[in-house]
Amino acid sequence: MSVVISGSGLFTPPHSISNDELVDTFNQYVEEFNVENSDAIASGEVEALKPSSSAFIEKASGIKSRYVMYKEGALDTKTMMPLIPERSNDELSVQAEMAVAAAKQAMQAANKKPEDIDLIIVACSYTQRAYPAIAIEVQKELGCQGWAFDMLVACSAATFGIMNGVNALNGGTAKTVLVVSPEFVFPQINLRDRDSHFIFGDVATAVVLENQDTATGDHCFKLLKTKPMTTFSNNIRSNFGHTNRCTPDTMLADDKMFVQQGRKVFKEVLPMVCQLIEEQLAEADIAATDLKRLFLHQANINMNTFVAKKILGREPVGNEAPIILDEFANTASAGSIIAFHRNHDDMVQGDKAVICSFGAGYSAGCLVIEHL
Ligand code: CO8
Repeated sequence: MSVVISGSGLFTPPHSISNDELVDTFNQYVEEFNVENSDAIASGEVEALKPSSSAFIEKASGIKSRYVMYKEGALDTKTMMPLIPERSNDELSVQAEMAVAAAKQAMQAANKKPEDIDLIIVACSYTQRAYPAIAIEVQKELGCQGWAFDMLVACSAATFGIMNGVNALNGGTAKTVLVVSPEFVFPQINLRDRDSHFIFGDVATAVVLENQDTATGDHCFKLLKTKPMTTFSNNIRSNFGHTNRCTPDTMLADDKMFVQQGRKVFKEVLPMVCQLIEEQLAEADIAATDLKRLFLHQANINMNTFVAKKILGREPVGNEAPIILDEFANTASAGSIIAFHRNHDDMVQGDKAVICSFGAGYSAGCLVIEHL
């Protein structure tokens, strides 16, 4: 049996925040902190905070702005976090709302009705709650039957979710699978941390997977090769979890948000990812010159350029390796799927591409695809 991606969808949150807005708030916070702590700074007890800059952010990462579900509070030095109104148990959760919007688009592109979908996988970096699964809430809201579950693999969640969907189709436990990645990650950034306050934005993506013989979408992509890989690292970590409240002294400490050693990640993940893609292409007997497109994880433009140059053996030209992080920032596992969603309409029968995500874990997921 051949499994195909038969449709994709993208939900873009209602608000956006530019680097300048984020940096202005951060620098105001730094000024206030340094004034409040001037004596301790003068005596050497406390280190003065350094300002951030839009020029650094754009040069080091390629990020110019990000979309967010909630903006209020994020640009206020008193709060420095998006303020998210509580919803009752009878209301749709924020993450399910994001997921449903992306899912509807993907289903429309794949010509699928709710009754066609029999497995929903919500694959992302965080879920808003532990249970009931967001995926089951999405299943109810869409009016689908069958089964649904959540899975977390940080930045590789979407590709790992697709691989789980392929396994379900091949194993006969599903006929049509929806893999949705509602990345509601902006709330997990430490907006007081100069090294990482600019990195993430919110978004949701979705893809429909099914066997080739039932697929009727305009753009169907056969999955030629799929490979997940993981190797443990503390260099990207969040200690947020359900036991935090049992250690009240540290339950709100900085390590409960996103923390990374960006330089180390850069150096350690890139060789891993290049090797994974090269091995997958060799196994599929596809030369890099035969690739129409590289849909890479969107964490850092310099990382993407490095990977694309290594794989292609030259600088990527045109939209061979599309970049979306200038507009969306790092959207965790959704990044490579946004790049795919926005840049596959001009692809034709026989065109081949790679979708590859990488990040915390470390984890990396590589999909080699061909347009039917
Ligand atoms: N403004 C001005 N200067 C700054 C700033 C700033 N905001 N931040 C740092 N600097 C300074 C530093 O202090 C340093 O100064 P000096 O040279 O004097 O020491 C200088 O700039 C250089 O700093 P870095 O070495 O840190 O800068 P880099 O060039 O390495 O760029 C990046 C930093 C952009 C973070 C880069 O290292 C990077 O992108 N690395 C890869 C990171 C990556 O891919 N991570 C993947 C994470 S995504 C993931 O796995 C998902 C997790 C789950 C989702 C979580 C959601 C919240």
